[in-house]
Amino acid sequence: SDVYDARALQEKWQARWEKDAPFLADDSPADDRPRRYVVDMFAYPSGDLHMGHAEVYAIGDVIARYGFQRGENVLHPIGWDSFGLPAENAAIRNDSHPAAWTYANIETQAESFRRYGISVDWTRRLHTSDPEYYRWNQWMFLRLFGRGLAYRKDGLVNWCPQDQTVLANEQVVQGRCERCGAEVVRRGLNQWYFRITDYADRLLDDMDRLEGGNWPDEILTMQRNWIGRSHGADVRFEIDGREEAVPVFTTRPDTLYGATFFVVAADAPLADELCAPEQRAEFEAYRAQVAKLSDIERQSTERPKTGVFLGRYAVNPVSGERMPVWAADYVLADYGHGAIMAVPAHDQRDLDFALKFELPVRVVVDTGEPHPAETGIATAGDGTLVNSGPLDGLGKDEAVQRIIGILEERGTGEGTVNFRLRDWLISRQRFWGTPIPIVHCPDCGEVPVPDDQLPVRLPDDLKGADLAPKGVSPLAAATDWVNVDCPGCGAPAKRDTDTMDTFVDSSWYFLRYCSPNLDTAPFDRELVDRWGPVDNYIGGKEHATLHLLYARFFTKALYDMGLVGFTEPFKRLLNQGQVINQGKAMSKSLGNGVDLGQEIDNYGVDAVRLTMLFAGPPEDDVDWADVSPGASLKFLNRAFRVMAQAGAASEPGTEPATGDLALRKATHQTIDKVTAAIEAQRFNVAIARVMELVTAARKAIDSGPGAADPAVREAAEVIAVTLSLFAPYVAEEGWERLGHSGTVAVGNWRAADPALLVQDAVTCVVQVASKVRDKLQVAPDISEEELERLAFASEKVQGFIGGKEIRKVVVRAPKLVNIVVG
Ligand code: ANZ
Ligand code: ZN
Repeated sequence: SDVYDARALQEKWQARWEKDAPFLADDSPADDRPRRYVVDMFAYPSGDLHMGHAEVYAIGDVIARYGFQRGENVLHPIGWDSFGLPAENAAIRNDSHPAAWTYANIETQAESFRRYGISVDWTRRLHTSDPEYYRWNQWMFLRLFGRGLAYRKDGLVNWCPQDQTVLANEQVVQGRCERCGAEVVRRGLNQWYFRITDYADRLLDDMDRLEGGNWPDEILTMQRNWIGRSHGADVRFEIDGREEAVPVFTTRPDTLYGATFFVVAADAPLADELCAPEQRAEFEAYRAQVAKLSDIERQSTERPKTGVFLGRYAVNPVSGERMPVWAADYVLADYGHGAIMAVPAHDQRDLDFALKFELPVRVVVDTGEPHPAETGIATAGDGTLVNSGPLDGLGKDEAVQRIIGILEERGTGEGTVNFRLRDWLISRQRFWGTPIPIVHCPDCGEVPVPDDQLPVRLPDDLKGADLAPKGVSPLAAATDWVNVDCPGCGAPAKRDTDTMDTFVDSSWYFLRYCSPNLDTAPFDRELVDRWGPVDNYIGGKEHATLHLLYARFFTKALYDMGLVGFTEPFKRLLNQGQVINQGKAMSKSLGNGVDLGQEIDNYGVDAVRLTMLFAGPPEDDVDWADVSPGASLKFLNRAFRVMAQAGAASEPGTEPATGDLALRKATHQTIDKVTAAIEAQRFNVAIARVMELVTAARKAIDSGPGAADPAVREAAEVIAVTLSLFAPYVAEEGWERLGHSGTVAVGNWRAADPALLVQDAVTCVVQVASKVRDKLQVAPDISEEELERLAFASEKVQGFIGGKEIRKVVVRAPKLVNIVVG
């Protein structure tokens, strides 16, 4: 029959792909085909696949399948990011072990991925919660520890009261927990960190290589802001009653003579230390009030400024001027040095504060604008230095250089660079993660677990209520596990009970894919260098300052250890849009969720994939309310009939040269345009071109040369080959109907015949004031801009326009340009 039966085809071809395994990568150095390494951000196994997965994996699959079709040696692996809180929360609810829920979901998802028909190498499968994987997390931790890049310190950390665990700064989104949405509070704790700040400069500078369309500009901008490099100076102020001078970081050392007061973060230990006895009561009341605010609230410019005078004075290191020291919440304890010189004339926050507490405002950069004390608006621009002793008369940049010279000469300051980026806090007080491979010994301190004792496995006797969040790790309750002999001296010691942030697991999984079963090292250096870095990385932009930053850091640290040969993990990054419904993100509370399995049951895998890809460019959101999987299914039926009819009417290998010329041209233009559209990652455009070819072939069969014409076969084969990127099942079946054995998906891409790309010209009429004044011969696919340019370049047309004003130009490419003059 010529009717396309999606469900039957899925079963037939899934079994065939499983048996023939057409999508295996070849590791051997002898394979000299061009290599392409395609990675889809791996899935978290929370239930079955959803519409979001369907989108990312459809996109990644087009890119991988394009590689396979072009005869490249493609590595397209699959894995699961399978540690994390949802599994643990499910285990607490169900009185079970997180592994049960995790591995059951993985099997469900794996089955759905197979049905979804993605072209992955199933022999490369990995799960981060396997001891065979997390062993190497521990190994990497110890390598970082050995280089001083993993360390413990006391500090104020972000604490999620709901999940009862600390969070990295990157996991706090607008003051809330990235996972559960609870408002994050600050707690003083001793925790493990990775020293990502050592890499701040390189993380920034190497982004230059990711520009130019390789990575989306939006992600680069977010990472730049997150790392936040500021050039400026440290300036040290003497404070009466204190031995050591107090440094401040400023980006405007040129305004030093305009500093009229000094502010310390209210929650910094320094504020506590500096507070004079008579101000103590007022200060403590204020500090208690500040502790309740989030960073976002504190930095909001809307909120009226608050603060307390600390009863002390600081001394300006160049002018000798004494200025009052205040504590306030708009200065943050963990940025710069947690204290600032306040220059109210030129910094809006300082001005708001000065006006509220009646502190002096002194202009030191004359910008020609009115006095800030009168307008309430600080002047931040360039101008001429005034009231500034040796700086008077200079411009801003010269003044910055001069004052830094003066400060350095006197030893009271120096030019410096400050970053917003903080070290990555990696300890978590939860169970379902990688145990930190350190033993705490009363005599030896922090002792690494020797490599040959890895992995430190999670104890398997904890489950259900044992895992309930307590504020300390559930591992602390596993006393048999915790109590060990010190690997250094043999004395009784205790294991570290925290587990690692699961973003550690995802920071290097793309390296593990190259040799996922290796048990002597995290990865085979030779294979990683052969495949890496990843050519195409596909995933969501919610990872801009999380996973994508951490993976870059890991790659650089591994490079420095001589373990990999490149410093950037992902050459090209594609962020897919979201699948939404009725203009909104799908959610339980809105009741607008769409079930992927249900859509597949209704329309088939091919139609769902095609719908995702045809909806628009891959970066855009897909609103499921605006698309029509039913229309996709109809199109696939039409395509299938063309392939089936051509297959029934002619044999493979038929020489196309004698076929219908018009259809042959359409076919070769399709090859040409689909290729260009795929290269440009405009998959929707590619699909539109295939649709046009199906229409042209249909016409040729019904009212042209008929199904047996060699040009119809040629068209039908190109339809099968190009469709295989988007709708793999129908493509395979069509290919078989066309008389071919073996998969359509590998090595069948064709080159367009240049002789068939030459297009017949069409005639374009150019009117001036509604009269035809010239006729141009143009290409049928000419752009509107180009056509307008050609029309105005015509001397005849120019003659009729004369000196008249052009009121309007109507362009209808390729046939008409109408110029309205008045
Ligand atoms: C004096 C000054 C004068 C400043 C002026 C600005 C303008 P970025 O660019 O973000 O690095 N600052 C320093 N440490 C701070 C902290 N812990 N909390 C809040 N603000 C802090 O900002 C650097 C500027 O932010 C510094 O330069 C300092 O104010 C302030 F006309 O110093 B400036
Ligand atoms: Zn010891």
